[in-house]
Parts: sequence; C-alpha cells; structure tokens
Amino acid sequence: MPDVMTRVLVIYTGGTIGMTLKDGKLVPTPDALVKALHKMPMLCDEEYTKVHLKDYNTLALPLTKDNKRIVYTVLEYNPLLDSSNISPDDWAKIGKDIEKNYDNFEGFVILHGTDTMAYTASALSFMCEHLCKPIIVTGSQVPIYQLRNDGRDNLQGAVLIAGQFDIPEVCLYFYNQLFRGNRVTKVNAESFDAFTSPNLDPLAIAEADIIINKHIVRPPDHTAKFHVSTQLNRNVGLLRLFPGITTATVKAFLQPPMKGVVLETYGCGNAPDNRPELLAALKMATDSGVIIMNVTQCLKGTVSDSYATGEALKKAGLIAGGDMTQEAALSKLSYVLAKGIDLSVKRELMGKNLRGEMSEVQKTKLSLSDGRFIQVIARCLSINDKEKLEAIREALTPPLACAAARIGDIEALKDTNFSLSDYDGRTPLHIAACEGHLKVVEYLLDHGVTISVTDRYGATPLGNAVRFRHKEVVRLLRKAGAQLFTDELDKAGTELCSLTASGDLEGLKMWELAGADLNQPGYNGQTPLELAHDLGKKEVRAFLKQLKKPK
Ligand code: ASN
Repeated sequence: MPDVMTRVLVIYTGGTIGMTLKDGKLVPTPDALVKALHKMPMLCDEEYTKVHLKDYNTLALPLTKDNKRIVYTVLEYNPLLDSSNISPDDWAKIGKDIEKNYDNFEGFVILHGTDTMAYTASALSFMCEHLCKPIIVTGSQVPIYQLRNDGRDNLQGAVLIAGQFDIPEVCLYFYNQLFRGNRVTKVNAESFDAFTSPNLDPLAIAEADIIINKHIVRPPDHTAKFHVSTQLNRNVGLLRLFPGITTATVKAFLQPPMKGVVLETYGCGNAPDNRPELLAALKMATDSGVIIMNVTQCLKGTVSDSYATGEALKKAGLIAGGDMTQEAALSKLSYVLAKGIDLSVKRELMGKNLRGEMSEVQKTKLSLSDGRFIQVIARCLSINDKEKLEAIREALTPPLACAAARIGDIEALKDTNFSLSDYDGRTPLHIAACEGHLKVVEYLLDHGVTISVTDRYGATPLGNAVRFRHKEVVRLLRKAGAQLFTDELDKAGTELCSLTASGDLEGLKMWELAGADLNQPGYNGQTPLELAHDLGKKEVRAFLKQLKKPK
C-alpha cells in the first residue's frame, strides 16, 4: 500500500484535449475521454484502479517516485465546449462545482480549451476567495487520442502537482510549466508551448523533477471559509488604441451600460496627449463612474509614469494597471464591479494587487529591521528556513547598516542594532562621521550607540570626523563625550607637524576642536610650534602660541 493517497477532482469542460474529428473538423466528443484514460498506463494504474476504485470515472495514477498514490475523479460537463463558447456562466458553474467538492479533494484540475483558457484562469483567480488548495487549469493543442499529443503530459503534470503540492492558487499548467493563472496569455495557436507569463516567472517547472519556485507562490488564505463569488459584471470591455482611432469610436464604446473598460495603451501606458477631444471623452466617462484601466498593449512590461503622454491619461481619471495582462484586468474589473461597494473603493481595489495579478511597486524604502527586507533577500536566495534567515540577517545587517549610514538613510537604519560593526570593525557612526551626515550622527547618538569605538585601524568616529574635516560632527561628538583614542593621540604629533608644515590652519583647528594637545612633538621630537617658527609659518605660529598661553 502507498504511504499517502490524495484525491484530485478533474472538471472536464471541453477543449481540444478531448476532441475528435467529425466531417474533417475537431469537435468536443462526450463520453470518450475517461474511456481513453483507462487505456493509458501513464494516466491509469489499471490494476489498482480495477481493484480499489469502483466508480468508472475515478482512476489512479501510477505511484509517484516517493510512493504516493494520486486518485482522480473526472467530472465531465454536458455539453462539452470548445472554449470559444465559454461564458461567465460557465465560470460560475466551474466555481460552484469546486466549492461543492472543496472538502473532498486535495486539489482541482480543470480541463479546458486553450483559446480562452487565460480568461478562465484569470476569472477563477478572482472568484475564488480564501483559497487554500491548488486549482490548475490545463488542456492541450492536440487531442489526447492522437499518437503525438500534449494532452497526456499536460493532464498528468497538472494532476501530479494538484495532488502533491501546496500551491494554493489558481494556476495554468502547460508544456511543463505551472504559471499563476492570472499572469498568462496564449501566444501560440499551434505550438505545444502555447502560453507565456510575461511578467512573472513560472510557479513551478516540471522536468525530471518538479521544482517549485516557492518564493513566488502565494500563501494560503485561511482568514475565512473558501467561497466562490459568482457575481460578475458583464458590462466591461477591452479597447485597443491605435493611431487614428476616432473620438467617435471611443465615445461609442464608453456609452452606457458600459461600466468598466481596459484601455490597451502604447508602451509604458501612453496615449496621445495632443488629442484634447479624445482625452475629454475619457474624462467624461470616468467622471460619470466608468472605471477605465490603463494596461499596456505590449506583451511584457508595466504601465509607468515615465511619459507626459501617460500623465494625460491619469488626469483623465484612468487607473494604472501595472503589469497586468489584459485578461486579468478585464476579469478583475468584472469581479470588482459586481461587488456592492462604493465606486471609490472599487477604484482603489482595481489599483491594488488582489491575487498576485500585478507586481507591487515598492513605494516605501525597505528598512533593515523590517521582516520584509530579509524576506526579499531570502526570496532571491530561495531560502525558507528560519534559522538560515536569521543567519543571513546577522551577516547582512552590519554592512548594510554602514551602507545606509553612508548615504544618510535614517529610515533604513531605524531600529537596527547600529552598534554592530562590519568586517573592518567600522560602525554606522564611523561612516556617518566620515561622510559628515550630521543628522545620522545625531540619530545614532540619540539611540545610544557606543561612541568611543575603534575600527581595526584604531580610528574612532571622532578621529574620522577630524580627518574628513566635518566641524559640526566633531562638535556634536565632543558634546556627547567622544574622545580621541590613545592610538590616535600618539600619532597626532606627526600629523600636527605635517599640517603645520603645509600651513594648514583649518586642519589644526579641527584637532583642537577634537580635544587633542596641539603641542605634541612629531616623530623627530620637534613640536608644531617649533616647526612653525623654523619654517616661518607666521599665522600657524600665532595660533599655536595663543593656545599655549593659558598653560
Ligand atoms: N479551439 C480549442 C478550444 O479552445 C483550442 C484548444 O483547446 N487547443 O477549445
């Protein structure tokens, strides 16, 4: 007996995967797929299925490498549809069937035609609220009954993933890749490699092993019971800009009962800003409550605020759709518009990431103490382990804190352990003192950093401030009780003589401010005053002399 058995529900809606030729044309064929699956060893462990599974529509996959048994039940729809015939009613039916069977299965696979698969995957991603299990949409380019086809691999891969992995998302599996469902678009009508996810890496790659990109997978939403929201507003549309599009066309498109429009704009979200009548038509629509999303026509990339031509659309009341696909933007509009909430909240939701459909713009800078910061690094390094994360935090915090001090970024420094030093024993206070970042020095002092700390060269922050001649920093450090280190003082005589020799009064004054004795002899026993006398440095001599007087 296998170690574990999991159950997957396969909802078969139609599509090429189960089509046969009729009068030379491919048409969906009822009651044929399950029969064929029973005869496919890669999709049916005949013996186990015969002995243990009484229901004809329930089949077992052969055991996995690690001895797992995945059993799947096919729920065939009537009629089966070419996906060109799919409508929001079908999405609602699929959603409700998942909801009904949610507790009895570990995962769900939806067999679907490829033509509108990206729309269905996007729509379901929004409709499924508080999802904690995988829902994987798949199909094929060639019927599963043909000698060379992609249906067998796609179905087997989808069932294997749905039955084995915690990927609580609506996904699309095709040609060995598991994508987030609301990130894909169909890009090839013939190739097995039919889909792409232009702005997000696949969630998993299934080759010899199935490798999950854990850092991209969204966490399960346990905040409430799983629910499928079947209310969708159908008064939505896609409008593609092109040079010369008439204002009349745009106006006609925006007429009631239109409630939401995805405007497919140029490049980074641009439209003509020399067409006031066109912009006025858009503005009139948004003023009257139509939500218009700005989404790029480009396959890859995001709507940004780089161009004045994009700014014009913002002024007309359009909402930036980031890097959403057109399919995702449209189904999101349908879903959000159907909610019984204020227009302002709907607009807010449309600009926000709801199901991983758009990349979030990093508006706030990351703080070193912020858990997110270390998560971002961990994601880049694909690390999930808590202890390893702590080790990374410990290793990275000191140099990064120093880097933040260097650029004067107090926000990034907040709540960090600022007394940690880097590999050279240098603390953020050393760095801020060198750079003359008075505010950072103030902040660090206010937060109780150790003042008289030396780096591996024996230098203190005060010594650094002197060397880099940041008078105000020297003053501040002195006021806080900072003192030069013995080592620094021992070497000071030679340094003072050198300043004297070059007549550098300002440099000498800096040392005085730091509390050094300016009468210390240099390496040859000569004091700066004697040297000033010998070299005829009158100004320096006068300065040093008046220092001596009080003694
Ligand atoms: N016309 C088919 C469909 O979308 C295309 C396919 O599945 N490959 O149903």
